[in-house]
Amino acid sequence: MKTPIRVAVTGAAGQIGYSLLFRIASGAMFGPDQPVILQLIEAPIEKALKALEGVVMELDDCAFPLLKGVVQTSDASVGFKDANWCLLVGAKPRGPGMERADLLKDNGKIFIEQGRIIDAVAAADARVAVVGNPANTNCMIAASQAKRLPAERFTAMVRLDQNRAQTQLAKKAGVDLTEVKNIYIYGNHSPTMFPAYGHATIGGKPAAQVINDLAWLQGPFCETVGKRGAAIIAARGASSAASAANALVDHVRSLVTIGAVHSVAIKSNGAYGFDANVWAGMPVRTTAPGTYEPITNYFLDDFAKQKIAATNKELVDERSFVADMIK
Ligand code: NAX
Repeated sequence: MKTPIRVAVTGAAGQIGYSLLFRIASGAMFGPDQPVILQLIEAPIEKALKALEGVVMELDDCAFPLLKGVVQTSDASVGFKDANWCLLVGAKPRGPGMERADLLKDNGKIFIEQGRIIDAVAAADARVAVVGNPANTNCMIAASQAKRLPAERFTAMVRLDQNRAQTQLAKKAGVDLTEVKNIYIYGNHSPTMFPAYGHATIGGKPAAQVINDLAWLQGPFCETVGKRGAAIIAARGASSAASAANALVDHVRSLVTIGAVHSVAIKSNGAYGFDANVWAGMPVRTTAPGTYEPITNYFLDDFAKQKIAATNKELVDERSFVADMIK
């Protein structure tokens, strides 16, 4: 029997948490022979902590053979203690009339604190994946607090956008979605991100050639993927949760699968024209469990460069709103 992995999850009683925890405990994230201990962290709010109690009862009632323990707490230093993976899902939602800058600052406080505590108490091999929005900038903020853990350990999720783009290409081409490969997301997890159809293939041929409709690729395709979150809120009356949890399972699963090539928001070193030190989505290749190398040599045409410049500008602006917090 392998040693259990400790997986800390913030926002554990939220919508995404409710879809996510059962997938982790069933083995979908780390594999069918890897036991896990869940360390569930909620905000110190009575209603949230009560809801978490219910979620833990349901985890018990699933009798998952791989689930070797559950910690429930509102104390981050207990929740992140010795964690091998820290999944930062909880965040403050944007309230009515709230400015983006205020949202960034409010969440900044949460992610500064969590980054500091993770660096102090998590396992030596700890990896961090940020989902709570604005995910890229929250990830940058958390990483800014780390002195022990290197910045590459901090990733933000753009996998939901990749999955959305893959399905849209398959539907347009009228093929099974497994035929669609090499579709990666560049930039921010926001409507400005760029689903780079230029490297995508469908049945082994360039996607642009198979679809043969550049106006659709540059227009409705990018728009549908970029605004999918809003479309789901409009239809469901709540933001995407099951698909976001599924994307986080994919994000981590790909990060522990050697050879996987997938989209992750990571600390930029200037590749593709992103400003150094913003967290930008781009393709990476997993080289060892939890370790990856950015793929920096994909060709981008003028349209792609223009889209990347726009999403980079948004990331730089977000960073400027919180610059005083991360000094
Ligand atoms: P919910 O509001 O349902 O749940 C969030 C939970 O986080 C709540 O239970 C809340 O009490 C908890 N929380 C707040 N502050 C906390 C703290 N300091 N420590 C621990 N827990 C805390 O939101 P949900 O639908 O689950 O979404 C969670 C986050 O994911 C949001 O920020 C959302 O915007 C973001 N998303 C990110 C996506 C991505 O692709 N990166 C897609 C889906 C989602 O929109």
